[in-house]
Amino acid sequence: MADDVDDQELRVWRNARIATMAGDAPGLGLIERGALAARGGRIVHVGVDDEMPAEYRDARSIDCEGRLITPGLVDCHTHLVWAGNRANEFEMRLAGASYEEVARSGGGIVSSVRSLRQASEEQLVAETLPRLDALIAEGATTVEIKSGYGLDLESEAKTLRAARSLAETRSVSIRTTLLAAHALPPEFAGDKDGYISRVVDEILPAIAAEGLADAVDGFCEGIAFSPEQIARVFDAARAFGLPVKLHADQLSNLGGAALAARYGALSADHVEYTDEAGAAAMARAGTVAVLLPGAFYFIRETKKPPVDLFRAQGVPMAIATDCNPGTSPLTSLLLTMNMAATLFRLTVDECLLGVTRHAARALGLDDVGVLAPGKMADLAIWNVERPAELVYRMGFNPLHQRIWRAK
Ligand code: DI6
Ligand code: FE
Repeated sequence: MADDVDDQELRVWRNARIATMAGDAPGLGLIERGALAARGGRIVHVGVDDEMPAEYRDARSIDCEGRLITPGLVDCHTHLVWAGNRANEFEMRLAGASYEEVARSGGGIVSSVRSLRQASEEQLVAETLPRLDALIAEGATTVEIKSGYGLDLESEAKTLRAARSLAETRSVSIRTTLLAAHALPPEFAGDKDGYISRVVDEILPAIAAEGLADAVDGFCEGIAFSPEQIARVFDAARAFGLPVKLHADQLSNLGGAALAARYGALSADHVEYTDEAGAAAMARAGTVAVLLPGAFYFIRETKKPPVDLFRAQGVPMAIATDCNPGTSPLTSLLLTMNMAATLFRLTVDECLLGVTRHAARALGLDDVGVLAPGKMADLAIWNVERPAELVYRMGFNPLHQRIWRAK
């Protein structure tokens, strides 16, 4: 939308079905014939059209012709900044190669590390923009981006700077997460504890000092780091006042979700192998379960996240693309919702809350993901009648218009 919109101008959308995602009841908080007003980038009113106060009703307004308005979508887990691609590995695996064979021939995360270290910040931005644009084209207004393909201070900082600078060329909110504890860089081969010391003593303090990260993440897994090693990273994050989240229980159950909960993590992500004790700990800590069906699908995982346990315990579920070159080259939140429904049996309401309200919570944000007075006026206006249409179609984009900060 035009930049010439006066920031303080009142903007009003009328004649819309509005899925506010607000209120205490589970469900979408649907208003059938709704209207929404915003000023200064924030919502000032949302309610039934007929009951809109005169000061808003008399303003010039946009007729939504019955379209559905949802909050702008929130992708709360991506590794969007990388260089090159790993389509060659995909072909090798289709030809029968295992992950180990791919890794031994120079592939895997380490190949992305090699490419990213060689790329300039400008190159990273240029390669990332088409992926970001794909998310934006489907209504995303907030996108989280992790580092984790740099694995040294300079390259992790370059990644996070590139991520932050994306918001200078696009009307989108970017949240950055330091994921230095993602994999073991080649120069530390055989010395995971030594690398964790590097993360804790050098990388994390420098990133925190530069204010480059909004949160700290880790990969707790046999092929990555142990719960004890992740705990060292979390202690350091805590010392710098940074919230934590965790790639937990993706391929095995090392108690990652419970560890995350112990640190009051914003979220535990993947969580396929999380057990009842882990889910209960998450519920007590208010930790969001971030489900990543794209990775589940792409690596042909068969163990599904314990959705029934999360429901029973009252753990909020978010869903995200996990966009990354190795296990989830996915840039569609609409398809992610379809996968969460089809593969994990989430309901339509759970899917939509998972890319709005609960995704915002997984990022520690309380002013997006919900349409209510005081919240950001980030909207997605859809050419659909029923919310279910956003979840059931595959490869079709019914976005009519995306509004970021009322513009
Ligand atoms: N879990 C994953 O599935 C990805 N990272 C992670 O922590 C894998 C990333 C890659 O293969 O590049
Ligand atoms: Fe991930």
